[in-house]
Amino acid sequence: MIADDLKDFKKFTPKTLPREEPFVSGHRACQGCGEVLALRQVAKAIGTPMIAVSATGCMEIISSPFPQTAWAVPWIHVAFENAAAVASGVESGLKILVDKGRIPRKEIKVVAFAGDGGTADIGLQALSGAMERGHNFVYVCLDNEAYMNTGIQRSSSTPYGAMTTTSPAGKVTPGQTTWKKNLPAIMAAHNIPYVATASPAYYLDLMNKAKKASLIKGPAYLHIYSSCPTGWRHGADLAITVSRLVVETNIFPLYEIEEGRYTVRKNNQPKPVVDYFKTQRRFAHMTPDMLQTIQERVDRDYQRLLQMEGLTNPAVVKEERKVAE
Ligand SMILES: Cc1ncc(C[n+]2csc(CCOP(=O)(O)OP(=O)(O)O)c2C)c(N)n1
Ligand code: SF4
Ligand SMILES: [Mg+2]
Repeated sequence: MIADDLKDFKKFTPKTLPREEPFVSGHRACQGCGEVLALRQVAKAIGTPMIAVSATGCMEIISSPFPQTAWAVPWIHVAFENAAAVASGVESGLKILVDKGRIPRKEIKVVAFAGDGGTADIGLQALSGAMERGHNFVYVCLDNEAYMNTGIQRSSSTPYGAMTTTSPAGKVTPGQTTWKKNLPAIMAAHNIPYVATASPAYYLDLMNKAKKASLIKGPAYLHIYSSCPTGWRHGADLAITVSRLVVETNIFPLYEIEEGRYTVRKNNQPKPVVDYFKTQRRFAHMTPDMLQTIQERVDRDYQRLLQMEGLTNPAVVKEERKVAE
């Protein structure tokens, strides 16, 4: 029961943020990278003792150019596809060492970090297996919506219409022609104890979810929106602006799924999706028809999320109605 795991959980406030930085400055991320900001917030929230498992991708490359490192905790670089498999092994190894009395019994948090390519595409099988086996670790997908490390190729998490080097926008194709894969829903279908979405513009929300995820026994999955000025073609000063707009437009709603119960952060007066799309040149070619199609899809998906909350968590809905009256 996650209620037992969370009995001592206290939400962070701006005044109680930890000072410790498991992921330190001096890394080589591009100026204004939203992904590294999200990574820092997760690491800070979970704290030490932690073992970080890092799939190949931007965050691994920028944090570990030998002989330097931005990781102030034990860290292992793994292949593009197997972060969840290695995290399972680390967690199992720790358990055995404790059982054999080789290390003291204490809570060492195992946290796997991977990009959207490493999660939604090549690492999905390893991730599904680890979730199904019920390993006790936190899996963090830092979703910058393409394979950025290797030159902005599309992934199955790239949104409809976005221009990448392998989904170009021109006379033949209008950018990405498929819809973003719904990773949180796929993780929820594994019936794991905790799934949440987060955006670094809402840093307290993100850090509280990361902390919760680390306290819950069993697998936890965080899907974090991670802006990328280099691949998305926006100014280096816009990380927070786009990370907020994506939530304000309901393109990336914030929610938690705790033992199957949905809790959605409400936004019943969303901004139009065009407000978000006009901030990034990867969407510069989008036609009014494309924007209309996306708006309808976003509205429908948000309503579905609310329906899921109504079905699974009627107590929250009732409470909110009481407050509104
Ligand atoms: C089996 C394999 N195929 C391809 C690569 C090359 N490769 C390394 S990182 C990467 C893309 C990473 O994308 P993502 O997981 O989204 O992380 P990001 O760099 O965008 O943060 C690719 C294709 C690899 N390392 N291993
Ligand atoms: S390419 Fe994008 S995600 Fe990668 S370090 Fe640069 S800004 Fe960050
Ligand atoms: Mg990516």
